[in-house]
Amino acid sequence: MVDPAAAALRGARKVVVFSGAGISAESGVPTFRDDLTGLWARFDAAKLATPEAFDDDPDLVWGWYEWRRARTLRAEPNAGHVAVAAIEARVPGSVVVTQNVDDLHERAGSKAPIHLHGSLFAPRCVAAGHPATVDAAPASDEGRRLPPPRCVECGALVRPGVVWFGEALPEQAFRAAVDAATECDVLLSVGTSGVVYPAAALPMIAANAGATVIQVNPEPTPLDEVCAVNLRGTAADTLPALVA
Ligand code: BJW
Repeated sequence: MVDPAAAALRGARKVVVFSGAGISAESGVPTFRDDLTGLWARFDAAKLATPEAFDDDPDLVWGWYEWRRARTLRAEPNAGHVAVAAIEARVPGSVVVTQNVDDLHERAGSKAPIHLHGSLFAPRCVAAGHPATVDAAPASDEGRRLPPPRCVECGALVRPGVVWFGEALPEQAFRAAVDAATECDVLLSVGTSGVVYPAAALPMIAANAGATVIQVNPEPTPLDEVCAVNLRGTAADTLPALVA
């Protein structure tokens, strides 16, 4: 099954790589929804990844994100991220669209990935949205409660620069992702459960516009039926074979 996917990629003029937490799993960054290892198996999403959670208990939420930032800083890109950067280098019209808040695509050499759900490295003022600078080294990597810093401009709390449930995606980023999905010949979906919208609509948008949609995931997902090729494997095992 790798052959038809590799052939589609070789013949493509524009490729969109659409990634989710699974691409970083083999770097040691936990996914959200995997049964035993996913973050939501251990933590309650509603208590951590919503604006209401931050309003209710900013120290809990800030401490959890600092713990994740510390883990991400210790992680290294894996062979999957490296293969994605190789696709980008080979097909100049390629775009990486990621739901991930880590920086592993960048560190593997991807030029300007579109971050649909923000970044662990772009905290901002909760009141006015000013970008905020925080210490390069997280104050704690133990996951304990930590008071968020204050905005130097207005004194309001600083919040993680990620997109929580119920919040709009960054408008320009989402528009660029929809344009890329509409214009590509191949959309390669890697390591996403395909359940969080509006991001999960991108493979369908690409398929409706005539692109070949390829999925890499060890498990079935709701995206299976949109995909011309479903490769059941991990990102670090499967992606290098696609670009060999
Ligand atoms: C491997 C692997 C390996 C393992 N190799 N693969 C009902 C219907 C439709 C929509 C909604 C609805 N009810 C509510 C909504 C909206 C909601 C939503 O979609 N909810 C659904 C859960 C039902 N969406 C929103 O709220 C969004 N905003 C919005 O809609 O705004 C409307 C609005 C408009 C205007 C004004 C105001 C509002 C925002 C969504 C934000 C999502 N945020 C999070 C947290 C980010 C911060 C953080 O990191 O903490 O984003 S949630 C979480 O899920 C994170 C992820 O980016 C996202 C997707 O997860 P992902 O990446 O797919 O990970 P997993 O764990 O789900 O899957 C991993 C996959 O990898 C699995 O399939 C594994 O098999 C696989 N895997 N190892 C390859 N080695």
